[in-house]
Amino acid sequence: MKKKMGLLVMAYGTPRSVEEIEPYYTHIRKGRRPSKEALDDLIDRYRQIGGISPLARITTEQAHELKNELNRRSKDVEFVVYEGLKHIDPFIEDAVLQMKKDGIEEAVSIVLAPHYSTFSVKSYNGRAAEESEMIQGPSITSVESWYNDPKFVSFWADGIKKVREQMSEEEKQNHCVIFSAHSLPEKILADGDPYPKQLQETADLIAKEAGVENYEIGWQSEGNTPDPWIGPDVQDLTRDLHNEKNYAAYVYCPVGFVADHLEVLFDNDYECKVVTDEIGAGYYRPQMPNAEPFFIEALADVVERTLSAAG
Ligand code: FEC
Repeated sequence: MKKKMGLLVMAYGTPRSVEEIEPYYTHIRKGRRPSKEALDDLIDRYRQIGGISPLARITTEQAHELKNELNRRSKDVEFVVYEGLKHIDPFIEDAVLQMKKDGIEEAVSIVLAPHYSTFSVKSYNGRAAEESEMIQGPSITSVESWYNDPKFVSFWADGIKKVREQMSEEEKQNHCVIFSAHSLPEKILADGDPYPKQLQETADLIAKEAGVENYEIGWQSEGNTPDPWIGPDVQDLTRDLHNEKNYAAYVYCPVGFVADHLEVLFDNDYECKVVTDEIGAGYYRPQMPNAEPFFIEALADVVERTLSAAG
């Protein structure tokens, strides 16, 4: 009989109905309820991408397909998948508790975000480890980051090559690729957080493989708080590049995310497009990884490598 191993797939989470937007937003704000104005603004952004986000469905699909891929590859381990979310149920802690109830003694965890930061991956992994320690749950081997995985890099490089085929001759000769991730408060930089360096490395690897001549790093989706956030913001960056270099087209690669969700469908496909329309440049965005088989293979490679390094 195959040994059972928990596969804890952690992701940000999203409201599944309009009614869930307020509790979700309150959780993101660490228990502080948003003002009516801020809440209405968020509801409005969800409305603009169709009411709610496709993220819940995509996360479940990614987790399920990753489990299937790992089980296809493994002779002696049967992976059992658990979804643990950061800001909505099933929370990370719920998933760890469920593993314990199911008699799982060993697990591997992965966060559906490629770059490590104290704000994201560290907090996901920390919550899982803390819960497991508290309830004497499974021992968890955690993936820390996978921003330089070769298949992940190839996925985006292929996406860029495909959008290039759709460009006019002028755009092909004169465009810029903007690689981005979710901005974070600048204070993380003081503690030497590897997040910006990892994003730069992802960008360098993808640009090299796709033969990109002009590329820049930008930050997006910054929060609504008084502290300074890492910049430049992708919209400001686009305007500056237009003034300095007058590119005919921009290719947005939000490589810090792995799914079609609010931060991509609104912040890139709507907000960045407003800017490119305004300056008369082409707007392009390669397909997000979602549950594409090649991307799922990348995640499975990462999990396998982490398990074999842990012995
Ligand atoms: O529902 C959806 O389709 C989108 C889900 C979603 C993803 C996501 C990813 C990241 N966030 C990160 C950091 C922050 C910080 C704050 C913050 C705020 C929000 C708000 C919404 C939201 N985030 Fe998010 N983020 C998603 C959704 N995020 C909604 C609240 C409204 C707003 O400010 O726009 C600021 C919190 C605060 O107020 O103190 C910080 C990071 C990621 C990428 C890594 C990951 O996926 O974990 C980092 C998806």
